[in-house]
This record gives sequence, structure tokens and C-alpha cells, in this order.
Amino acid sequence: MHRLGLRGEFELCPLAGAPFGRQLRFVNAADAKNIVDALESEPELLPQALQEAGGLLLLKDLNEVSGEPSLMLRLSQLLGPIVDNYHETGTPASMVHQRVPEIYVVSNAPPVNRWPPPPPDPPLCPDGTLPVTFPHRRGWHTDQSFRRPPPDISLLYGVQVAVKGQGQTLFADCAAAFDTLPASVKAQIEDLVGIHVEYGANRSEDDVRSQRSLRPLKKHERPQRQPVVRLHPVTGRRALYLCDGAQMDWVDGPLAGMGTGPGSDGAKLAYKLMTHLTQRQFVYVHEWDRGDLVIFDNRNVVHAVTWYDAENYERTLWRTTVSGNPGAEYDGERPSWLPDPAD
Ligand SMILES: O=C(O)CCC(=O)C(=O)O
Ligand SMILES: [Fe+2]
Repeated sequence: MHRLGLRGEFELCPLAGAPFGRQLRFVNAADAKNIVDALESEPELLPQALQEAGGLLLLKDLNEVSGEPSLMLRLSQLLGPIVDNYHETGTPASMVHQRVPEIYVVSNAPPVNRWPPPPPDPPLCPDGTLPVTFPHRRGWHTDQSFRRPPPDISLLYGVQVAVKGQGQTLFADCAAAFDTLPASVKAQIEDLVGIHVEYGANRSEDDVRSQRSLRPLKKHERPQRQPVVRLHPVTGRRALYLCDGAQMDWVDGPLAGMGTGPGSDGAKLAYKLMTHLTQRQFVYVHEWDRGDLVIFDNRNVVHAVTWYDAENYERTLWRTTVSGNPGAEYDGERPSWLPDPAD
């Protein structure tokens, strides 16, 4: 534990049960508005805490955010120059918060109606623990890797949560996973490129395996190439930057220049890397309470949501994404996702 802030008003504490990440606590109990005011008065504090936390930071008991969503926007603004406005990204209006368009709503409730993934098969590991490792656990991704430049940081806030033991969000430390790869694998993957695409483009692993027919994509929907080893522009550390089959292009990839589709060398290597990356020793399982805010750095963290009983529980999270510092790799690029009027 160590104190942060000019008056020592914040504590950076271990995150219970986590191999990485930290919890940021306000020493004197206060409501979310006071906490946001305090963080704004020292704007370096939150980004520094996130960096010291290895890219995963939990703040608890911010329940006032549910009634005052602009507080989430203010927190997001502390983390980078651009908070994405979801009205400008082609996101269906039903998924965008009505008053704060920078908030993307993740919910099984109407009008969003987004259902959780199925439970893994088998639902538990032989030792009774929750499966986290790919391919037993699926759905691992880094937010919007189908865009160039991709966003830097995401914030997830729990408005309404399911029940403990369900609807967790899993987070894996891609920098630690990279560090522990054998030197020969590091050398093999150093210059590799992954091809990422949005789910719904009919190019995912499942689409290819089920021979789903391709559809023409508009320019701004097309797959995007990303380094498999990403250099973090703030920490200078390397991290694996990959998603599992649902957010990669299995028609032309998943890895550029290594064959195409499920039988390819690229697919075998992507499986090997995803399995390595999501081993239990790199994974934190977040059990949600209402009022939790989890901040994570998409440049070196992947995440996945787990199944919950969506017939019986409502689960609503709000998400913002912060952009503007993707690294030199993306210097001067026009956002790939903006529709081209000529297209
Ligand atoms: O529902 C969750 O826990 C995570 C959702 C998610 O990954 C996302 O919206 O990007
Ligand atoms: Fe996500």
C-alpha cells in the first residue's frame, strides 16, 4: 500500500486475488463527486496510478455515478485527450447512453438486449475453479482492435450487476505474458501482424468454420492489421496484442502471411499465444459490485465477460473508451472507422 496525492488522500492497494492491478482508495470516505473533484485537482494522479497498477485499476463505491453519468465522463477525460463519442463511431443508437454519448451501454436489458456468452464446456475446471484459459474460455479481446488507431484505455462501471459467481469480467496481463515467453518465440513473433475485424463482419473463426457466406464490407468496416507484439508508448514495455477468434479475421488471417483459416500456421500460433496469455497466473477475475469502476489499458490488457443467468438477472455496465496515445506505430493515421462519404 502506498499513499498518493498532495495531501495523501489516496491509497494504492493490492487488488485482492490478482496477479496484477491495484485498487485506488480514497482515505476519507467520500461520495463519487468528491472523489472526481479531488482527482481533477491533481490530474496526473489517475494516469499515474493506472500505470503503477500495470494497467488495471479498481475504484469502488462510486454509486453516485449511476445518477450522474457525467462523472464517468469527467473521470475518463483525466486519462487521455479523446473520449470517444459513440454517435460518431457507427454504434447503434440503442447502445449509446441517451444523455452522455461517450457512454456505451453493455446490458441484457432493453433496448440493448446484449446477451452474455454461453458458459464454457465444461462449466468448471476439474479443480472446481472458473475456467479462464483459452480455448476453454472464449471471448478474450482488447477493445476495438478492429480499428486503427485502437483506443488506449477503457473504463467499465457497474450500474447493475448479476450475482457473485456469474457475469465476472476477466482481465489478463499481456505484458507479463510476453515477458515469460521463451526467447525463441519472442524472436519468432517480434514482427508478426494480426488481422482484426469486428464481430458481425462474417470473418470470425466460427463464421469460417461454419462456412458462412462473406458479405461486402464498407471501407470503414474492413479488417485492420495490428502488431502482435505491441510497444506501450508510456511504459516502453512489450505486450502481446491479440484477441481470440471472434475479433480476428480468419478469412485472410488470423496472422498475416502465415496462411489463412483454421488449418493455417497462423491459426496454430494464434491459439498457442492466446493459451499462453490467458493462463491463470496472468488472470484477475473481477466479481462485480454495483458502483465498481474498473479502468484498464487496452494496450497491455485483454478481457472477457463470463456467462450469467440473463433470464433472471439484469446486468448493466457502462463503458467509455479513451484514445489519443496509441504509439508511433499509428502516427498521422486517419481513423479507419470513420465512414468515407465516397464509399
Ligand atoms: O460485460 C463485460 O464485462 C465486458 C464487456 C466488454 O468487453 C465490452 O463491452 O467491451
Ligand atoms: Fe470489451
